[in-house]
Amino acid sequence: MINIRNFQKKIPLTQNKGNFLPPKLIIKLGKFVWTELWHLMMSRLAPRNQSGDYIRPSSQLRSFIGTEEGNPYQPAAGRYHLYVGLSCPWAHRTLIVRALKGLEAAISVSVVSPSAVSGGWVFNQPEEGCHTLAELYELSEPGYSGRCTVPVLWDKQTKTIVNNESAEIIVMLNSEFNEFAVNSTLNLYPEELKQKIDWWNEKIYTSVNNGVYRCCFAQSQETYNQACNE
Ligand SMILES: N[C@@H](CCC(=O)N[C@@H](CS)C(=O)NCC(=O)O)C(=O)O
Repeated sequence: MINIRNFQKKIPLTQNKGNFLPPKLIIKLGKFVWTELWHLMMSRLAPRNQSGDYIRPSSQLRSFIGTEEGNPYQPAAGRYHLYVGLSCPWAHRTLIVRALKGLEAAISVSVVSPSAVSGGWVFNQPEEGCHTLAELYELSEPGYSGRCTVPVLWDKQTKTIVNNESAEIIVMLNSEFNEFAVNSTLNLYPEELKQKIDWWNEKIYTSVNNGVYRCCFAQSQETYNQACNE
């Protein structure tokens, strides 16, 4: 172990000025190390294309709840559960649709918290025997290697994730639970407006919701500027 006092005695800062690296070199070295480390960290954290633009991996669990024969995910009250993070814009829209449709009694919710230690979502108390969202994904999909994102629509009966794509979860909440919804006649995705809604969805997704990520995770100045100005 280094004893700082002995070290300072041997090389007093004030007397051995000539032994130190020139400040310019230290700054250059510091910048180089930090930039390399940052690139390494970002390459692990955020998938990107060749020009450094953040590319969001697509959600992998995409089943649908519905009344068709043979569908293992039939609509029911009390069977499905939403896992959300309150800082997540994708989760917000599932909470908003659940509230607008009056599905609070039919679909339960748990709020997960971000962990600064593990870098993932954790439960405030164990759920389905799991302490983290990653454990829940593993319970549903053994060997799952994708990102463990919220929101998650969970089936308590089969102990599986029905869907982890918010754009699809809200479509299901809008149309498949009317039997149990307080506001069953409210249709947030009417046939005649579908085209317009899809157009706005695409625009808002690319430049606002995902735009925040594209700015934060941009790995070149050009891609940052583009995401920022869109
Ligand atoms: N396409 C997904 C994206 C969800 C998403 O990216 N959620 C973020 C929080 S805002 C997340 O859970 N990230 C954790 C991770 O990527 O490990 C959706 O809309 O449901």
